[in-house]
Amino acid sequence: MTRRFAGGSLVIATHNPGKAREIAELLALFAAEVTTAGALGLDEPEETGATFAENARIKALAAAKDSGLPALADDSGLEVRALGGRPGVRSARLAGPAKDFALAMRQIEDKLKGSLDRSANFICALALAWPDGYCETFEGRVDGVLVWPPRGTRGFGYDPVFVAHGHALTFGEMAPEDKHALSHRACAFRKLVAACFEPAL
Ligand code: ITT
Repeated sequence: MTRRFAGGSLVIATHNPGKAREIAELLALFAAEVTTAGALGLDEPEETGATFAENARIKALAAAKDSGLPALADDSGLEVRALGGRPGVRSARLAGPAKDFALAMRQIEDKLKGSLDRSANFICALALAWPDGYCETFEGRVDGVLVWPPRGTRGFGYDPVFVAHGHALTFGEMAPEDKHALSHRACAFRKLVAACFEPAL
């Protein structure tokens, strides 16, 4: 049977402030005292996995072991159909050490010149791990198209160029609660809470 989170402290095993904010918002209804790997000064493990789920496990297990607390990690990224699913697990690396997502979005736009197919999807794998090495992973996805120029200053990463199917606004233009209604992260989160969390009283 899946292990359930009993409440109390939970480490969000990310150094990405955009993700940390979204995960804290998603966790708001649940009994968790949230801190982040960044705030605890935990090291970032090397993401050597070939899949989102493997990388999420690596990050969650490292944070749980180093902190002695349950830890929740997110590995996510953008898959562009005309680029064979790239940048995928390399989505963060495309922005370089300066984490320049204007540059990353421009690189994708350049690579898509001449292609009529603008289909893309975000994937999010969430991993919940305990210090004894137990770990569960859950995956979510949202499909849409890429648009240029980038629009909106909300969200983070590739949000300004992604429009989910059936919507007109980019994730960068949407209010956080509207992104949470359909995002890959919220989709993975719904599976996680159904399996592992009790709602707050
Ligand atoms: P951590 O490993 O510390 O969590 P990271 O930014 O390095 O942070 P990833 O390796 O999972 O995380 O990279 C995921 C990248 O994919 C992230 O940096 C964003 O650029 C992009 N991404 C993921 N979810 C996104 C979202 O909801 N909106 C926009 N971009 C997103």
